[in-house]
Amino acid sequence: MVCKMKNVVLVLLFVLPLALADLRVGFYNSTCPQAESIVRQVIQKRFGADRSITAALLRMHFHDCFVRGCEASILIDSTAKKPSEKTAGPNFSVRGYDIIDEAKKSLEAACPSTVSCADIITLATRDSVFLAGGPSYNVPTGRRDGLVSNPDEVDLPAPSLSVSEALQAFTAKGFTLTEMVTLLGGHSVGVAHCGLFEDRLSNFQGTGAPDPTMDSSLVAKLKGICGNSTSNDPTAFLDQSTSFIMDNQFYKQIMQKKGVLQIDQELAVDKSSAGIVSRFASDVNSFKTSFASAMVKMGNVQVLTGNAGEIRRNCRAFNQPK
Ligand code: HEM
Ligand SMILES: *[C@@H]1O[C@H](CO)[C@@H](O)[C@H](O)[C@H]1NC(C)=O
Ligand SMILES: *[C@@H]1O[C@H](CO)[C@@H](O)[C@H](O)[C@H]1NC(C)=O
Ligand SMILES: CC(=O)N[C@H]1CO[C@H](CO)[C@@H](O)[C@@H]1O
Repeated sequence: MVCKMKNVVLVLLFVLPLALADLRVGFYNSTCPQAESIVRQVIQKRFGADRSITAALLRMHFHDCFVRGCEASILIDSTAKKPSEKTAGPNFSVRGYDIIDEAKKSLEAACPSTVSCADIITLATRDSVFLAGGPSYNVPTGRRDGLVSNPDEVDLPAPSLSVSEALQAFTAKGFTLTEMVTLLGGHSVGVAHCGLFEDRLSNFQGTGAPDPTMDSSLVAKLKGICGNSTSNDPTAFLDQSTSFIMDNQFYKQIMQKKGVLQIDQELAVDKSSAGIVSRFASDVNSFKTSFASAMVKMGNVQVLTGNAGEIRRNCRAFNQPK
């Protein structure tokens, strides 16, 4: 009897909060049935005008989830009194905040204080990946928005890391090597600023020569882009082949020594990851299926649910000024 009571208490203590904590596909079915279609319409319109939004959102989603979890801390604007994550070095070129604002505005008009900014990032990213030729997938929702955004907590992997160094950041968040290689397939789209790979073009690690793992025609091409004096902050596509399409060309490119970022090239060179790269390069469906599940998993990192956090009214500011 005592034992049974204990079990009931245990069930209440552990199972109930866990059940409440679960994200669910269609979380807004009854509270805001049009939530997902509102986000999709905003993304379709923006994508029609600018295909680069897929890259913007994918990177924003990653940078949000890998700091305090997927709770929209990246969206908070700094104030004169309090700097936010946006002021941290790795965020210098994260973009697309205006897209989230636009979706939030439409959602607030339809269902005030109901849909979290964290869910908007996840849904918007999912929709933009599909529009760019990537997989179509369901994402669970029900995230809440965080109450903290601290630039000192931003500790994202640098592009010059080795595979095993980068993997430490991913295992710390519960990801396997295969999942890391899959998620780096996000570099199928988007650009990098010259300052983040220029060290590979001429005096790599003090050798006086370019990085030997980079194809020489790519070295020449990137030198041309980065040496362009008429452009004040030049960027290069991460995928030289299909720069706006979420396909497996990125893996084919790195197998041809055409990775722009050092970490991307390392994936094809390192013995631990080379086999995964060649599997994705030869099987686009295997990549797309893996990408969809790795994205869902990334969207589950350290989420706030139930009554934790809040539903922000403005994604750039906490409801109660801190
Ligand atoms: C070891 C992990 C990673 C490293 C070191 C890394 C590094 C970088 C760097 C240095 C850039 C260029 C930024 C700039 O110059 O503006 C970049 C861009 C980008 N990253 Fe990553 N990244 C990593 C993982 C990821 C993941 C997991 C995703 C998403 C699934 C992602 C998506 C992107 C996208 C889409 C861009 C292009 C952004 C744009 O065009 O605005 N990255 N990444
Ligand atoms: C919401 O509706 C969809 C489609 O009918 C269904 O698959 C999903 O399970 C529902 N989710 C919830 C939480 O009711
Ligand atoms: C140099 O930059 C200008 C201005 O951004 C651009 O129009 C031009 O195409 C660039 N040239 C090269 C070689 O990238
Ligand atoms: C949008 C934003 O606040 N970007 C900041 C990111 O970090 C760099 C370097 O610390 C700042 O100069 C940017 O203003």
